[in-house]
Amino acid sequence: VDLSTKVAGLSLPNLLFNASGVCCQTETDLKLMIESESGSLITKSATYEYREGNPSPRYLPLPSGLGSINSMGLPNEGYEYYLNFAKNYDYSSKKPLFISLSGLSLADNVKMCEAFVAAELPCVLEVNFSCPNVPGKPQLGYDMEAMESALNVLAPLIKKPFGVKLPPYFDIAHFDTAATIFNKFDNLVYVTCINSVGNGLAIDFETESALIKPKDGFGGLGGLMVLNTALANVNAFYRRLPGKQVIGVGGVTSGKEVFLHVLAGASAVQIGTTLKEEGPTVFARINKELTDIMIAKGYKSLDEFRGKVKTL
Ligand code: RRO
Repeated sequence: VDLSTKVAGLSLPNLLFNASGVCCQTETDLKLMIESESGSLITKSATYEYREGNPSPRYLPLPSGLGSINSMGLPNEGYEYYLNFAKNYDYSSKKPLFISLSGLSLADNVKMCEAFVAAELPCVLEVNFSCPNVPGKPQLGYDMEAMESALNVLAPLIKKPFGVKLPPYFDIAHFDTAATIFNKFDNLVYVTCINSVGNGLAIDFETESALIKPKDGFGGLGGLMVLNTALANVNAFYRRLPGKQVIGVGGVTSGKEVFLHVLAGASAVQIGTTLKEEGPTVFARINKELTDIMIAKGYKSLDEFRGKVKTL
């Protein structure tokens, strides 16, 4: 069977890659992604300057495979590091390179985008509108007017096809409003759904304490507990953004959840919590599991079932 796909006009040998933030902050991490059986890779969301991030503990897996909580606080090497990585990347390899940008202001996003545009590289920019963990910085994706204003500036500046990373939405009116905004921008060619479910709280039963240190224990939730929220967001935007693509992320632990993401409409699927817990060999395992599912169901390519979820 054929697991290949296309995103933003670029070919991926298979549909899997890392969720931004996992295994992608340093060149050491990114090399592991290159050596893995992923179909692509994306860098940690970059800010204009280097950031240490929030105090630890700032990421923990939750009991019984439920998922994870994180309040990393955007630790990253600063955009010039990722620009340099992108300049030295081997684009003749089979894996396209995605670069995540998460400026702390629109002015910072503009400066970073300008630098990448000036470098004329064949990587794809993904603007993160959904970091839940920087104290005092609300998620842009929940402020529809600010998000539209940002896109009004960034889309013409980037010119080439690009994507945005979205927070989960929980109301049909928000799917409608957000999709109406995205449909105004022709070179916004894909959305990545979902970022972590913001501001959950994990408390340890024995110690009666919050599990992570930043923000009194509040942090973004990922993993199996967000699977159904992720599938809803993937499918809601798949239905509302004709001619654009959706990258699915959230709740993938095996080939089965990848299959569900594609049924919901995903063109590619990213893995966060499970990659963090299992390491980069997860890609070989899940590619194999998805292959076995497709053989059992008689599908030869992703196109045969993408977006074809049945309704009652
Ligand atoms: O670094 C983080 O705390 C972080 C970011 Br930028 C994001 O987009 N999503 C997330 O769960 N954590």
